[in-house]
Amino acid sequence: YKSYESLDQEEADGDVYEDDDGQNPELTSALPWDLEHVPLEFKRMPVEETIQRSLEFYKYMSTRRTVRFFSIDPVPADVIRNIIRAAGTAPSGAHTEPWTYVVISDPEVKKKVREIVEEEEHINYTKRMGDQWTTDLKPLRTDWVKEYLTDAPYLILVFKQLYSFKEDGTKRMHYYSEMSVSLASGILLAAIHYAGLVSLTSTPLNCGPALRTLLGRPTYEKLTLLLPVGYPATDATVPDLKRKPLEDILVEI
Ligand code: IYR
Repeated sequence: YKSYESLDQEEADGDVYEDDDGQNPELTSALPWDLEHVPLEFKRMPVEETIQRSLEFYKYMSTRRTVRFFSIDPVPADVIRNIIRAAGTAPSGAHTEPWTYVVISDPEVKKKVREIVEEEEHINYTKRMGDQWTTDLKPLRTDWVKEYLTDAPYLILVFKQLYSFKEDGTKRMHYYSEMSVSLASGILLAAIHYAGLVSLTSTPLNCGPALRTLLGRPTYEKLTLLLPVGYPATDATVPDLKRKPLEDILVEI
C-alpha cells in the first residue's frame, strides 16, 4: 500500500494503486456511505435547439476578451456572489470541491494586494522571467505596474485546496485538485462574461505565500488565479489577437 501522501502534492492526482483494495475498515469517507442515487433531472431539447444553442454560445464566448483597463464603477455584490456560485458548480475529484474564492472589495486590502504584486512583478520582469519570456510578452504591452488591482471594484482570488478536513478532524484527501480548480475557473470566466463584466486572468508569480498570509488563508491552500472583475474603462484597448480556426484545434477521427 503506497500512501497517497507520499506523493508530491503538486503531482498527486488520485491515481489508484494496485495493492490498495479500498477495504481498510479503519478508513472513513467524507461522503456518506449510504449516499443515495436519485433519478437524473434532464429534459432533452429538440436537436435543432441544441444546434442553435451550441452556435450561439460559441459566438458569445468568442466576444470574451482579457481586459487590463478597468473602470472604478461599482458592481452589485450579489452579481459577484452569483458568479462564484456558478464556478462552484464545476465537477471535482471525488466531489471534494477543492476551491476557496476570496473576493476583495475593501480599497485598503486591494492596495496591499497591489503593493505585494507590483513588488514581485518588478523582480519577475527584470530578473526572473528572462529575455525570451519578456520578449514573448512585448506585443501584449504588459508590465509590472498593475493599476487594475486598485481600479477594479473586485478582486477574485482563486485558491486550490491541497486537502481539507473531515467532520471528525481527520484529513480529507483531494484528488485532481489542479484540474478541478482549472475547470471551475473556466466556468468562472464564462459566468463573468455572461454577466456582462470583464476580467483578467492573472497568475502572479511568487506572490502566493504573501497574499495567502495577507488574506489569512491556511498553508494547504495555494493561490492559482487572481482576477480583477468589473467594467472596462471607457478607453480600454485590447491587443488585436486572432484565435486559431477550428481546423487548427480539432482533430476528428
Ligand atoms: N505575470 C506577469 C507576466 C505575464 C505573463 C504571461 I505568460 C502573460 O500572458 C501576461 C503577463 C504579469 O501579470 O504581468
